[in-house]
Amino acid sequence: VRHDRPVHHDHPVLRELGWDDLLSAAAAEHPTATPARVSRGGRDGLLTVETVDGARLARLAARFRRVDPTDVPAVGDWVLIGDETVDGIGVMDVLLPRRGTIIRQAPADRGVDAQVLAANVDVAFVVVPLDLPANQRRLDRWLALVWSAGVTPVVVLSKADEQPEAAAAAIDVEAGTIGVEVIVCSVVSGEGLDAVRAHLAPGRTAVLLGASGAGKSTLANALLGTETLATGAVREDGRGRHTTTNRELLRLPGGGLVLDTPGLRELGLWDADEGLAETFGDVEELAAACRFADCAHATEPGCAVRAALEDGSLTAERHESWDKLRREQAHLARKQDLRLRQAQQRTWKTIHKAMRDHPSKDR
Ligand SMILES: Nc1nc2c(ncn2[C@@H]2O[C@H](COP(=O)(O)OP(=O)(O)OP(=O)(O)O)[C@@H](O)[C@H]2O)c(=O)[nH]1
Ligand SMILES: [Mg+2]
Ligand SMILES: [Zn+2]
Repeated sequence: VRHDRPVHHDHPVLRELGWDDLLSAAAAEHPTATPARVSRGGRDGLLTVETVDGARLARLAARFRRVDPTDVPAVGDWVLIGDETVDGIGVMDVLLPRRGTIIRQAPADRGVDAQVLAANVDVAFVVVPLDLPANQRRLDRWLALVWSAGVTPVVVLSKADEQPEAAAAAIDVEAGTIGVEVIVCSVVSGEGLDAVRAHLAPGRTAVLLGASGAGKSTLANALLGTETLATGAVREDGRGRHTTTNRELLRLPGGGLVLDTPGLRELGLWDADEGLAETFGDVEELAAACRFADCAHATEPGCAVRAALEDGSLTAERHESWDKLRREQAHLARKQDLRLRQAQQRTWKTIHKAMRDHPSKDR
């Protein structure tokens, strides 16, 4: 049976929420289901979704309890809600295909799973405050994460009003991030807000990423023109207070959507070797002095780590915790590689299938 595209798929509100023909085609086998976009996370499988009729609660279907956590509907995802209800609440039965999905790998020292930070985004604003010393390496990690999701990153240097040398700082960041747009921004002076808005056409979704206290929610409020999101002053040491605790997708008055995220407490694998170098700088330095670059610090001759252990300049405890973290990280890296390869294989299978099903006219 071949269904034509259901009439409700052409609803203008769906388009404003980011709906497109690919989603419509993917949803065509469920012509009576209601398309909805997840706008807010929640407890016990109850999420807030946006539909043609506005926001409402929806429940995750039971089968999502048994799948990989990254395959469960997350904020930004498109889902289909069936006709049945449980306690008067509709059930999200189908997760529609994603694009531009930013997934954080699990923190190295915890038994937790990878996490979808934002689904179906077109552009990612990596917010970096200008009033703190730049951390190019950390920014590189953010950019790598965004690129690897197939999303275009834009660096937003926030709080320009707090930095008299804003222009010089921006030049430094630009020099270190070739090919990425850098916007100098201040919600106090309004500088850069138009450049940010230029990325937000109707139906387009931007995610705000960056450390706690960077100014993500403040920027979202400026784009919204209202104080919808809570914001919080940073601490004496410049660190944020983790004011935002839930991902949230918001429609902007001029069209487009913005997805605010909490500043990450732990950065996960993609930041893990920086964390390792910072936490175990002394041991890493020793390891760098080993004769062989790929020294496993076991039986190799010229191992500086073992030498330090033997002469007592490195304690057994410190060596052990370094070694443990290092092994967990290597394990995660292998897992991530495998996931990436599997995801790529899935993508190619879909593309090849689409090419078979829709051969172009001139072939
Ligand atoms: N002067 C100045 N302060 C800003 C600007 N943008 C944000 N801030 C301040 O920075 C602090 C942190 O802002 P938030 O928007 O809460 O930061 P966040 O990135 O959402 O932080 P989390 O929700 O914790 O991840 C607040 O006190 C804001 O008022 C700006 O352009 N200029
Ligand atoms: Mg916030
Ligand atoms: Zn060694």
